[in-house]
Amino acid sequence: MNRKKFIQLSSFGLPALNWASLGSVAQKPIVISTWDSGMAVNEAAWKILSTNGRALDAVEAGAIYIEDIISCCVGLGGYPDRDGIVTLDSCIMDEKANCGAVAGLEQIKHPVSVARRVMEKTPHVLMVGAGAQQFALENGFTKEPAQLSPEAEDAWKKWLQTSEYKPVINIENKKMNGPFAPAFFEDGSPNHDTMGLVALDQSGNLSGAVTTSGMAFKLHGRVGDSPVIGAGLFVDNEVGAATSSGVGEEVIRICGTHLVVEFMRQGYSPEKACKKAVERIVKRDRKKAADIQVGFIALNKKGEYGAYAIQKGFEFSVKSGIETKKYSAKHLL
Ligand code: SD4
Repeated sequence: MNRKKFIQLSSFGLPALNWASLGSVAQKPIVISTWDSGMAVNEAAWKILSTNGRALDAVEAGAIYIEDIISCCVGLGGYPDRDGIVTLDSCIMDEKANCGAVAGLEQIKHPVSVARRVMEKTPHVLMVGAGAQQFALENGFTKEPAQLSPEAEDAWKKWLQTSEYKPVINIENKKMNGPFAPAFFEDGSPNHDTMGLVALDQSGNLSGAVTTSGMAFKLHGRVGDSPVIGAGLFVDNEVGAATSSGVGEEVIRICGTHLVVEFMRQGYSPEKACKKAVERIVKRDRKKAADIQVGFIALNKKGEYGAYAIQKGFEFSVKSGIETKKYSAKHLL
């Protein structure tokens, strides 16, 4: 290899070409999360990151925080499927590519912790439905009552009047009763709600977690991108981590977060990597993309972050030693 080529590829393996496009300042530790509800989630994660804790513990703590808020989109307070049943999806991944996930989990308050238990206590990655619930109960989790939150019940009943399945772009941003209550629609139309977060700890290790009740009024048994490693979340400790929010089917089709991380491996900044993944979705079906939202957020190994979405309105939250901030992601359409 000649000297010029060596210099281009050295220092984190990024081609010189893309250094200029690296956006944010490198920060460590740092946590970034989807939507503005991520601001409070980041605080929960920060308690661990700022005391030299592990990124894995931080992302779990962030997810637990939002799963606890019963009037929220995420967790048992979330919207049910079309049969009126709340089913939860979650996953978690650490710096060694250990990962665990649950899908279609019912009546368990903290799916993210069950996902972590799958990762740590079983040889498996993904457990679903009744088996996932059985595993949770056998591992000390307790069964919560199968009861919809008043907001979710109201919205579901309104939705039943038309039963039209139509994801609402950026519904997560429509605040009805404070910062954590997007789970209410005046018109009863379906939506989707998710918290994804990725963190880099003081030791330089990356981890991520996602938790969601999935798309509202989905078919019973439908699973989105959120618990699918490589779709809703991907972590590669040599390169970076990414997570997504929006219409999960479109993210799964392109293995979205894996793609984002691979673009970062090629040398793209986190923002550019997210943009290229969004372009991949839009290119496949531009007409369809015009009616949906997908957003990616990404963090690289150096602590630089970025995001990109199909539509305007996708927000993400950042917390580090030098900033506590909410950003609007750039968008393609
Ligand atoms: C899903 N991606 O179930 C999730 C929904 C979501 O903000 O992200 N909502 O498809």
